[in-house]
Amino acid sequence: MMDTTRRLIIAHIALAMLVFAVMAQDAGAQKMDEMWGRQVMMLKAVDAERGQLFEDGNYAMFIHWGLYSNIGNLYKGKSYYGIGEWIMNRNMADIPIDEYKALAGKFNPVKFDADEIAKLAKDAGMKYIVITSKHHDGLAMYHSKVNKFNIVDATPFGRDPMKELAKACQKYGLGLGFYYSHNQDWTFPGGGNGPKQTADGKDADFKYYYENKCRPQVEEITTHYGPIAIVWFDTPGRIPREYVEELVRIVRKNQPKALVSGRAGYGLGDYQTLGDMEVPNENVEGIWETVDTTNDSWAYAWYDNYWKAPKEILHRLVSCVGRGGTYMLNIGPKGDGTVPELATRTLRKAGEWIRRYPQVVYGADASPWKHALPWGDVTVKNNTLFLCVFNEPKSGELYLPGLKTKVKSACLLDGKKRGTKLKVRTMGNWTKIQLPPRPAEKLIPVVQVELDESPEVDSCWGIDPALETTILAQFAEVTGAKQETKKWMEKFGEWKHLVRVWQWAEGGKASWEVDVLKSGYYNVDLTYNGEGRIVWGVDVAGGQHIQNQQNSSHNYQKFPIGWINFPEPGRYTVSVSCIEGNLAQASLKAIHFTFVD
Ligand code: JFZ
Repeated sequence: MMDTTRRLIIAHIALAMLVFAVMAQDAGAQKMDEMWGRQVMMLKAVDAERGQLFEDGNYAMFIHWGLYSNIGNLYKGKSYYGIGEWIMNRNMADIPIDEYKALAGKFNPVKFDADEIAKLAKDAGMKYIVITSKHHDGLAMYHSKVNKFNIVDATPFGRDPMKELAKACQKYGLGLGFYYSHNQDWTFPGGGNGPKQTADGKDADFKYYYENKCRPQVEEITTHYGPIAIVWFDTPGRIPREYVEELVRIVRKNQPKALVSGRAGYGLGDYQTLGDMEVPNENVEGIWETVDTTNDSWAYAWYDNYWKAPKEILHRLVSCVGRGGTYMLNIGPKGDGTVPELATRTLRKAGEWIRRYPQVVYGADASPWKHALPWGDVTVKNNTLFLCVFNEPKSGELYLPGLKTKVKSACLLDGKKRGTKLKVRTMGNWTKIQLPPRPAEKLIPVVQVELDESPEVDSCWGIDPALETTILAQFAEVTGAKQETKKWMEKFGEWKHLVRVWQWAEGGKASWEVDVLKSGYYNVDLTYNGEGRIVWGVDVAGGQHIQNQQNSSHNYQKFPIGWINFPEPGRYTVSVSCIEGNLAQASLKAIHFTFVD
């Protein structure tokens, strides 16, 4: 199971990058498949000196800020929906290069306050900041000596915000990293997806851009701003390998302690960044991060008010740490330099929780369950489990399926005192912990569990007696149907993804092994999409079969199928099949079990 899922995750990152690259590059980019693939496979260990911040911190601030922020997805009276830093792109406002460059004359972010941003990151509980020193649009957000298209020389602002931020990060003890778009440069001749000729009509190739802008600018950002924690290269596209090798050499030479992002290309970076905005469902090996946004767009978009609530931010953070990774959460400051008010508010609230339970996040390791549990998720430090309860069962009963290690004690943390001791009961493969009726912690209660040794867990899926249990199609064993990743853009550049099982042959099925503690009847729901009415069957091996017809829509929706009985506690194999309707299009995302009687 682990292998299948890992392969799926890897395949889907590769696919995502390919799709994105094809979207960004012109046709004929097939070779990229191979290149992205190779990059994704490389998972290295960070050495002791480099990347300690990344390994231990687990939580960082990403900042997309540039000339595009001053447009905010409103151009010449029309709103464009999607990632703001791509506003120039033909799928967005399609702004001609000269017209875009001229906009720099009106970019004057006088309210930019580096100290306030660094303090926000600090209050939010983040350990370092990665900011766009140059994005695909080509405007350097620092005082570049090698190219005039930079915030000091090309705008009325006249200040170097990166200098200011470097100073503020030092003051607050935060790491500083620079995002640098090394391949794509849409305004400099020869840059990836940029103009093909210089201003005086001479042909410009990538080498021209690389030697005249990219390389010297990477020298600048790695020498002028003190110690740098990360250089975050992005979207390598078709950049030839030797350029990436040289850029990495430059970073190593100037900043031996800095990490290089995996999106440098060719597996030459130090760690892997998953597909954007993706919190993985199963543990991922190696050194990796998820990058995510506080709302939908990376760069400021005037309409974008869909903020992640503090609880959702913490949920995604804990899930990333629980899956073995690091979480970097983005803010998009406005064209005047200020951070949107609701972003600061939600980040600070989440930060207060982290201050109450720092041990759950910093230096914490992956969950031995390797996936979320119905009530929440788990992070680990040595022989201690931290159970983060996102979804409190009404009964207060927290069930841990398949924990093989002996529990010494469990207590509910309250952020101040030693915590409240909780009752623990072992029942075969299951451990039950009883929460008090109303935990004082309103956001996410944390239970600390002390074990005899480091945790070991049986990988079977437990059916929770107290809460709905959801098992994804990603985790199914599949025969006679296709299990694959579906990726799509919700808005332009806003990626969504899931693993589905579809294209059902007759007799095809998706199966899961489950462990039942409480015998009896469970209602089964399926989440799927498709066309028209569909008949689904659910079977318990050697036992019952139920089937039902329900409608479908092109969005994934949950539909009830009916009750099945698990007559005794123990292990069962449950499988889903698609019996009638458009079997090719019927696309299963998850199965759900809820105890009824
Ligand atoms: C890139 C940029 O193009 C984008 O503007 C933003 O900076 C983001 C953080 O990174 O976009 C990507 C790159 C890779 C994937 C998706 C979007 N991917 O692998 O899914």
